[in-house]
Amino acid sequence: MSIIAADVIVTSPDRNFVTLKLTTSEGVTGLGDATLNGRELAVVSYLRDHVVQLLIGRDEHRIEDTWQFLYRSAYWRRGPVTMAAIAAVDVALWDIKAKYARMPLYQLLGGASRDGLLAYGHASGRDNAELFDSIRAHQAQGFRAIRVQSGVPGLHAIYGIASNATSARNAGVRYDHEPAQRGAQPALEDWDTRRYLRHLPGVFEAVRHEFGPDVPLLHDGHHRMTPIQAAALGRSLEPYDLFWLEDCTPAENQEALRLVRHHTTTPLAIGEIFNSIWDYQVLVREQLIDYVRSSVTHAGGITHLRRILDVAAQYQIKSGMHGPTDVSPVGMAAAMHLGLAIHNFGIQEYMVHGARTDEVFEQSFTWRDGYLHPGETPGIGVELNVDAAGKYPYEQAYLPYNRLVDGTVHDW
Ligand code: GCO
Ligand code: MG
Repeated sequence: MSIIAADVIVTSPDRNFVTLKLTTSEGVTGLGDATLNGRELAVVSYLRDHVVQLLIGRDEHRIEDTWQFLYRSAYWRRGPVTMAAIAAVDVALWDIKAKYARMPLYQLLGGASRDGLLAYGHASGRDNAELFDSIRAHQAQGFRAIRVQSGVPGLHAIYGIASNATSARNAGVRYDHEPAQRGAQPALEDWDTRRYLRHLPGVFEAVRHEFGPDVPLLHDGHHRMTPIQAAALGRSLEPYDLFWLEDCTPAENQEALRLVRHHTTTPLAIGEIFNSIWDYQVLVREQLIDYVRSSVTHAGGITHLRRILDVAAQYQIKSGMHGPTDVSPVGMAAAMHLGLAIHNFGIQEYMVHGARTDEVFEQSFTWRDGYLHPGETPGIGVELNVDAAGKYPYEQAYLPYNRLVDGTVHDW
C-alpha cells in the first residue's frame, strides 16, 4: 500500500483555498487544507516543488513517521508556510486512515467527548445600533456565543467590521467581512489605540444591558496593544464578563503576557498565527493564557495541534481553534473531529462559508442549536468537487494593513 498521487488544487469560489489531495494504491483519497491567507501560492510551491515527490511511494499508514520526516528532513523548521504544508499532508493521511477504518475521524482520535461543539460567530457594527442588529441576526442563525467587534469614532476602517463590500467582478456577490481583498495591493486601514481603549468598554456595557448576562461574549484585539495597554483593557472589560479577550498583544514575545495576566482576570486567548508547540512553551507552562487559538491548518495538522492541546490540558487551558472563512471546509472539518474528541475543548470559531464554497467542498457536518458536529461519514467528511473547483481560478488577494494617524505602519 502506498501513496500514488498527490495533487495540489487551488480554487477561489468565495476566496482562495489550497487543498492537497492524496490518492493511495487502494484508490482511497484524503484531503488536507493548506490555505495561508494572502500567501497562498507559497504553500502551493512548497508542496508541489518540494513535498509531492517525497510522498509518492510512501506508506500512507505511517502518519507520525511522515510528520517527523517532513519536519526534520527540511532542516528549516517551523514557520507558517512549512507548517501549513505539513498540516495538509497530516490531515489527508488521517482522512485516508479513517476511511480505511470506515469511521469518522473523531472515532480514531478516541471517540466523542461531547455531543457537539459550542461555536461562536462574528457580530460587528460601525455603531451600537448596527452591532445590536448583527448580534440579533447571529442569534437568529442559532449562535449562542458571540464575538463583538465595534467601530471606533474617528477611525474609518478597522478590523472585524463587516463592510458588506461587493466585488465588481462578481457583481451582486457579497463577501464576508474577512478582508482578504482581491487585488494587486493591500487595502489601508487606520488605527488609534487610545481611542479604541476609551470606546470599547462602553460598547460592552451597552451589549450586556441589551442582551443580558448569559450570552458568552468574546472580543479580538488583533495584536494591536502594548502589554500595559492590554492589561488596562482587560481590567476595564472585567465588569462585562468576557468569555475571552483574544490576541491582545502581538505575541511573538510570550513574556509580554506575564504583565497582562498579572493585572486582569479577563480570560486570554492567543495563537491563531502561531504554528508550533514552541510558540506556546512559556504561555502554557506559566499559565499565562486560557485558550489555544491555533487551527489544525496552520499548526501542523491533527498530529501537532493535538500535542499542543495535550500539554495545555495539564494546566486546564482549553482549545479555541481558529475558524474564519480562510480556514477551508477541509480545515474546519479536521478541527471539528479533533474538538469533538479531546477532553479540553473550549469553543470553536465558526464563520459560515459562502454558497460557492459549499458547492466546491461537499461537507457532512451539522450545525444545530449553536453546536457543530462533524457528522458520521468515514474520514473527515469532506470531498472536493474538482469540476466546481475548476470554475473558480485563483485571484490574488491581500490582507489589509494599518497605519496610525501620523502614517506609521502598525500591527494589523
Ligand atoms: C479571527 C482572525 C481572523 C484573521 C484572519 C486572517 O479571529 O478569526 O483574527 O479574522 O484576521 O484569519 O487571515
Ligand atoms: Mg483573531
